[in-house]
Amino acid sequence: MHPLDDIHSVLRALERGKRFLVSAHARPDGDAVGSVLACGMILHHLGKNADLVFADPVPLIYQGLPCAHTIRQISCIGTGYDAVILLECDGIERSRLEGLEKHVIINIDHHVSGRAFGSVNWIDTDACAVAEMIYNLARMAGVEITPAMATCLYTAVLTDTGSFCYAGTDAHTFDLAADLVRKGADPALLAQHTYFSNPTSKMLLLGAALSNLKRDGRLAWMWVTHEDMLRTHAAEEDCEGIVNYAIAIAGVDVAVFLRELPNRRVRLSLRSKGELNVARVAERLGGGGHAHASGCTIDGPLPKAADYILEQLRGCLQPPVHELV
Ligand SMILES: [Mn+2]
Repeated sequence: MHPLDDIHSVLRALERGKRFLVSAHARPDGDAVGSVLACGMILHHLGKNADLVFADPVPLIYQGLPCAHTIRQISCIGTGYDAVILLECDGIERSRLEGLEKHVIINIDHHVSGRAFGSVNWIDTDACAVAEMIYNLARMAGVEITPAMATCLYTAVLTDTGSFCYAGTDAHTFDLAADLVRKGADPALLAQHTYFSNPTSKMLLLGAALSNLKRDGRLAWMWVTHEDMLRTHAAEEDCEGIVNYAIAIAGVDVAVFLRELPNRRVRLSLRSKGELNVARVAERLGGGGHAHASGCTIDGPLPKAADYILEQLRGCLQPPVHELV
């Protein structure tokens, strides 16, 4: 295990190299896409080469971000990079990219599940988004935040804070957002692109999930089958955020969205608005995330997976008496 490094170690590693690859976790979200794009722009301003890649496509709602077209979707990375900058991953496998093990890794993460798996490891669990760390990196490197960078970073902060709703959103988050707006991000336009530009398939899939909504006390859950995905022509990214409709119920503290995968495994999205840390639950099952939002993949079939996770969550919500005394 490497000791944890800081922003200065990252800056030194950037100074040393010329050619970088920048990526983040598979199924990239707004923070992953926005931060990879901004990181690429910063590297260009520093006179470096940066290849931006993901194992999965850039979700439709983020394809309008500046330079989003320069991101390539690949499964195996080439050679010749001085270092690979990996954002928001707790291990190289989270990127779902092959060939990373041969490279020097600069690991930048803000998750509580963050681990020091890289050659340089900068983990700041106080950052509201990895975008905040990239913003600090630009400032420390003496790179001026351009309107394009501000647009990418603002979108990342907007989405990773749940539109400034999640726990941890504080005056500092708004200071960061205000500075990004001052530097050229357009909040109304970016909200339009992020929240009011969904494909029809996503709404149809949401309908399927809502028709399968169940509630038991402080717990709510919903699911879609692989057949629902096919019938609604939904893409994987259309599942993003559906769980929020279950956690939106009054009195519900924990919500789960289950998606049946073609290989009979089941993808879980967990949300908490109470005391339960769902990152810990997801970590136990091989996933990760934040205290209030996490995910993992477990064995199916779907009804068995549902029984299993509900049993786990009920156990967490109602600790046995001997743990209370
Ligand atoms: Mn993030």
